[in-house]
Formats: sequence, C-alpha cells, structure tokens
Amino acid sequence: RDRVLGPGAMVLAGFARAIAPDLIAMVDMVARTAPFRRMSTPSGRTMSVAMTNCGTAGWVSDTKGYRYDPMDPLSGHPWPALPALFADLAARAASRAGFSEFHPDACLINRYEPGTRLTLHQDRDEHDFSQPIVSVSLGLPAIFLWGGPARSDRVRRVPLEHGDVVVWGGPARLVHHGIHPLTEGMHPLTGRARLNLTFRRAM
Ligand code: MD3
Ligand code: FE
Repeated sequence: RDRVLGPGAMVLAGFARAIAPDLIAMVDMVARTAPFRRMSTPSGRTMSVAMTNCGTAGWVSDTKGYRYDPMDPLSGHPWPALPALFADLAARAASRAGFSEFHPDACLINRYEPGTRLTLHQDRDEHDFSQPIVSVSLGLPAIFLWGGPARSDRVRRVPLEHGDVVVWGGPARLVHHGIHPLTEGMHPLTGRARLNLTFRRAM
C-alpha cells in the first residue's frame, strides 16, 4: 500500500482511513474554538481555501506576509492544542516513511469546497527544512500537483483519496506543489468538502 512518489516523498494509501471519523470529529471541535476563515495573501487577494490551525503555532497569512503565530488573530487567544490523536498519527506516519522522532508543533487544517484550488507554491516558512511534513487527506478526493525545486519544473498529478497520508521530507521538502480545483461531489463524512491536515515542526 505504500507508494514511493520520488526521493523523500511517500504515499501511505489509506493509512488514516480507520480513524478518519475521529479525526473529523476533532476538526469540528477545533473549528468551534478557531473557526475556518479565508485568509488574505500578502498581495491582498483572498485565498479560496478556508483554514484554521491547532498546535502551539498556527500558519497565518495577511497583507503583512506569511508566518507562524502562537495566537489566533481572530480571537487573540492561543490556537487549540494539538489533539494526541493527531500527534500520534503524524509520528507513526513519519516513522513508517523513515523519519523517526517527528514531533509536530503545528497542524494547519485546510478546507476545500468544489472549485477551490491551491496554486503551486513551496512551504518555506518553517525553521528547519530537515523536518518532514505529514499530510492527511479526508473527504472528497483531489488531484495533488507535484512539481520540482524550480517553479518551471514539470508537474505530476497524483490523486489523493480519503484516508491517504503523504510524508514529504529530505529532497522532496522544498518541491513546488498545489491542489487542482476540486471536482463537485459529496462525501458521507465531510459532505461537499475535502479536509487536509498538514503536520509540521514550525518553530
Ligand atoms: C510537498 N496543502 O498546506 S498537502 C499546504 O492538500 C499544502 O491542502 C495541500 O500544500 C493540501 O501548504 C497539499 C501535501 C503537501 C504539503 C506540504 C508539502 C505536500 C508537500 C511540502 C513540501 C512538499
Ligand atoms: Fe504547501
């Protein structure tokens, strides 16, 4: 069931499927304290993906730039704590992909509705690029766009389904990536939405 996409990138197909209902219940709990919101890009555009965070640091974007912040700017309070179920899943997935001792401090939760996309970008707001990123896909399927170290590198399309976990590290850590506009659909656990959890060591 494990698929190597390339150096440093591995899909653990269905790895989170059995605990998906619990993960989604925890996302709902987080969102009661820190609601999903569409953030502004530094250029002043509104992102189509709705986001929230849990953990001791959360990823935020506004007209001042991108950063990790211990506080939710909407409430002025710390982000909800990282549930033990989340931290444990991220550590088990990283370990299976060859990264031992992964202790994430940040979980960005992205919510996509049909038509929503994430344009090609790199994740470079973290301190230590030797730490991997673990991502968990829930609900509606998506086509993940996977490029290379340069923005102009050829882009591969990788279908991601409910319960799939992907671990990105080492030479894959700084590749350009994105999500193709979500196709219309309905999922029994998430409705008309895809949820993606990304676990990172931010600070
Ligand atoms: C490859 N999220 O939040 S997860 C993001 O499905 C983000 O919501 C997408 O890109 C999503 O920044 C993709 C897979 C992923 C996450 C981070 C990566 C792939 C990555 C970092 C480096 C390389
Ligand atoms: Fe990303």
